[in-house]
Amino acid sequence: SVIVQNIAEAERVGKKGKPVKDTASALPELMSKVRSVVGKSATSDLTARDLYNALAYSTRDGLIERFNKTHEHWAAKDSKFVYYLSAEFLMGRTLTNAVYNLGMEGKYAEALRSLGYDMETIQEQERDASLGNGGLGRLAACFLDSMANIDLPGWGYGIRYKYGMFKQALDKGGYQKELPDIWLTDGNPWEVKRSEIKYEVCFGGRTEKKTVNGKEVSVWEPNQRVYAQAYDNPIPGFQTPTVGNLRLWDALPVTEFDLAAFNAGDYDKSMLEKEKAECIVAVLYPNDATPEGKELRLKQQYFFVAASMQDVLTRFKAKHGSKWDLLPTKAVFQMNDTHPTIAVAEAMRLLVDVEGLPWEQAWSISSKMLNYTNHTVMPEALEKWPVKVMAKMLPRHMEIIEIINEGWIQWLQSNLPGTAAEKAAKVAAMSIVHENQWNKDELLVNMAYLAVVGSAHVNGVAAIHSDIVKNEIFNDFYKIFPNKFQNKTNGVTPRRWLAWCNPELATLITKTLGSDAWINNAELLSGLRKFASDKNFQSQWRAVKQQRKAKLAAMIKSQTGDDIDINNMFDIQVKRIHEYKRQYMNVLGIIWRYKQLKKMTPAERKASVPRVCMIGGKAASAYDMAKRIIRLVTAVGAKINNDPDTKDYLRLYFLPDYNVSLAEALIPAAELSQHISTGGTEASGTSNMKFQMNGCLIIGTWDGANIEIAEETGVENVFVFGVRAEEINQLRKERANYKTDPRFNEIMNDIAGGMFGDKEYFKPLVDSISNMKVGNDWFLVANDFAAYLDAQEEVDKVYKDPEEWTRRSIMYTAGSGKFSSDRTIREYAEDIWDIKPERPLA
Ligand code: 4GP
Repeated sequence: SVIVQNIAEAERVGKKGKPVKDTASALPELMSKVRSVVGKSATSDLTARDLYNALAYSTRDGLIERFNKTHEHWAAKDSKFVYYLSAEFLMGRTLTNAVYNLGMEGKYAEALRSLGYDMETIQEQERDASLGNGGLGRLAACFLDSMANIDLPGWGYGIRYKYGMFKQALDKGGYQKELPDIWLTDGNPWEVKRSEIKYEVCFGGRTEKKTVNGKEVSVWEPNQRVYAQAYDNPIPGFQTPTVGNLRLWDALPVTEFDLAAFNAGDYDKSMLEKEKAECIVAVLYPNDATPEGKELRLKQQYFFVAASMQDVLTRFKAKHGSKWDLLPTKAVFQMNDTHPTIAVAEAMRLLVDVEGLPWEQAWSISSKMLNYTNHTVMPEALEKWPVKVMAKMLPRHMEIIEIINEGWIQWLQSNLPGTAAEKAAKVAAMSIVHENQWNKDELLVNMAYLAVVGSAHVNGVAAIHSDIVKNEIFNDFYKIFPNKFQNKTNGVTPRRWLAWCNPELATLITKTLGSDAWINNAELLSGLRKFASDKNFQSQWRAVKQQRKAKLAAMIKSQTGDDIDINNMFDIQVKRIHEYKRQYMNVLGIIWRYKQLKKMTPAERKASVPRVCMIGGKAASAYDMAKRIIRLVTAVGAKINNDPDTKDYLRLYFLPDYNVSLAEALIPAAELSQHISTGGTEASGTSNMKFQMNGCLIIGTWDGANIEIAEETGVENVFVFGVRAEEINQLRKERANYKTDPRFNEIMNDIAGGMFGDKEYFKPLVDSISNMKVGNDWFLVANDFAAYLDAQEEVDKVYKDPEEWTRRSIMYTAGSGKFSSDRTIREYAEDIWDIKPERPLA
């Protein structure tokens, strides 16, 4: 297998940490875990779950051994660390990734076979760790993989959510249903509880002015305390002994159980503290439609930031005592979007209030070690906390933010050019604390501004996005601090997203390139370019795609009972459901295709390009429009999949509960994927990179990383359409006079007229993009629809020419080297973190 070759190759060149033990030891090792962990004897009937546990704990032994060596090494070297603070980590499953990264697949495969199982069946026993919502959470997971892979000292820090975000199901009517994602119930072999690592995190209460050593200080008297309890999740690199770490925090009550209340018969009260603590870590992104939900989110953010920073400072002090000026040379933090940006105030509180540093010195330290990545241009995602909420939940932090803001405003006033009136306007526009534009009586803390002011570096996640960050979102700040702003185009790990999820293609690539070195050096994939037009190679390439399509078809059959013809084009759009991502436009295109098929003669239909369209993604629990879009997908699917005239030529499936594992099955099977956000709205996209790596053609707008993907693949190989970022402001203003395409109007009438049922429910959807007036069709669906249909026609045309299609497909994989997260992480390490790789001895 590829892996066995990898090991042989790695051992030959001496890159590999530790030679893998012989396969003969695997069976006794597994059986020993069966006895010690599962509690069965070798002769009992072993279930797949039992073997999963045996294999997981066996693998864990190897992980922990390397984890310890890595961390002893880094500690001895006193390496500088990066701490990646993120509310989300979308890790997916661990088993296969760990086994493959450690190079142990060869070792275990035979043992499993002798017990009547294969790796695939065993891995399906594992539930995804879905501690994330979308792109930024999966990006964090890819980053951890790459950090370990290139031996970069660093950890992730986040929350061990007990119920993830939610598990998505469809109810009988085809509407999204949100269920708790109970992923920890059967235990989690991949984490190590660090009972001794526990910090107090406080909330609420008030501050009081006191005189300490002749100085007036503000003392925080909180009214709620919980403990943050550390759990470590080892992260293995590939072909290196390095194992990094994701430290996740659980919340524990300070008093676990109130026995006095219990004995007095007040059973609810006896458990109250425990429940209040558990609530903090129950779910990711609690619905913030209520004030309680909003408060809970802020509480979560502070909870994990406070625990993580105390943790880092505690380790620093153990080594360097109070030499605080050294801190930025030993630790840097990357704040993944605005969620962890309370770190700016917490760093100041810890350094000033707890460690007693002068304000100026603390600010100089803190603003050297914090960095902020922006992941979205959507204004609603740039968090703003009402001052009232902040002052209630974190009164001392509110004071600190006010002090930071005063200093900032003073600085602006003395450094900005212009008249007093001009200055005043700029200061108002750049103040961290400002009025709510919708409610003049409310003051808000703008967390993104706090992050920009408090960070050494700020970056966007694709070239176009970083330009928007500089020239629009934070333009005022950019003009003052041009050097603070950078671009770091996203990437994805080629281990999980090509080598391990698509072993069929990986084997072919390794055979063709003569080595598997591309797994750690994705730029080598460009070596495939010279085979793109080779007929023999093309037919092998196609055969792999057919294999993966057959696998996916079998999965859909098991879920829906439907037979799917694998000679039909597999057309996939998977991502969070959002109006800007325009799943809606995809559905309208499918409706148009359906209407055309209905009009055709049987012979014409036979000559068309048959498609199976799949859409997947979650709608945020409070996002009503997105839920309506999901229902439109299921309603259109129900009609066309059951229409005997068309069902052999067009299908539409909504794939519920899109997550990492589902992506691993879908992406290798995809032939066309859709990345059709309105120009200038998608920061980057990362699934586009995964599809590209797996040789899937893209229909997309000139947006986010699509642009760089097209540049690497050859723009002529990508189906590009639609308005450009620089046009959208003008177009939005001109909505009232926009003349919509007659095909678009026809479809709007069909939906409004009840062609797919549920017409009342769809009315707000129809209204949102028709009846043109200013403010309507914000994401320019009507505007781009005709161009989208044209691009789709072009797709059909190329698909009819399998050689051209396959040539393009190969060019996609060949052009994907840039989008390895190894490259992204190296850039962060060099340009922002100033950290060097440090490989432990094997
Ligand atoms: C996402 C962006 O929407 C996506 O374009 C980008 O690729 C990804 O971050 C990683 O940078 N944003 C989010 C979010 O997931 O919650 O804002």
